[in-house]
Amino acid sequence: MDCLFCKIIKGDIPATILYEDDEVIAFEDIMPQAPTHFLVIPKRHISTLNDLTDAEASVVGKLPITAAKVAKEKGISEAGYRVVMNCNEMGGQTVYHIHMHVLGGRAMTWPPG
Ligand code: D5M
Repeated sequence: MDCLFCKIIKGDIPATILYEDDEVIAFEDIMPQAPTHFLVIPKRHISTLNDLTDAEASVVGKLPITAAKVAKEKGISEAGYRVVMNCNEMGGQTVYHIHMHVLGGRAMTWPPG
């Protein structure tokens, strides 16, 4: 499967890994939109949020838990941060392997563009 994030999981493409276990992996975003910007993804390939089933509830539930753990390690927990998941073209998704963006280190604006 020609998936960029699956290649990162396999180690075929380098990334700065921040956390990894059997089910999820977190790594620095290559195009940071904030002083802190990392991604948390499931190791299982799931293309979009639309493809989730109840069977994925456990692994997907680990995404925000991992986001919060890594955010704490990064020192952005107290000030606050934003998590974002984009779905399909109009949602701004460019990599079709679901991922949670975690952005911090600056004040976020609302609504997002
Ligand atoms: O977000 C996809 C995100 O993936 C975007 O913020 C850039 C990031 N990206 C793309 N290639 C890489 C590599 N090789 N390493 C780390 N991060 C990467 P989306 O929500 O799909 O627009």
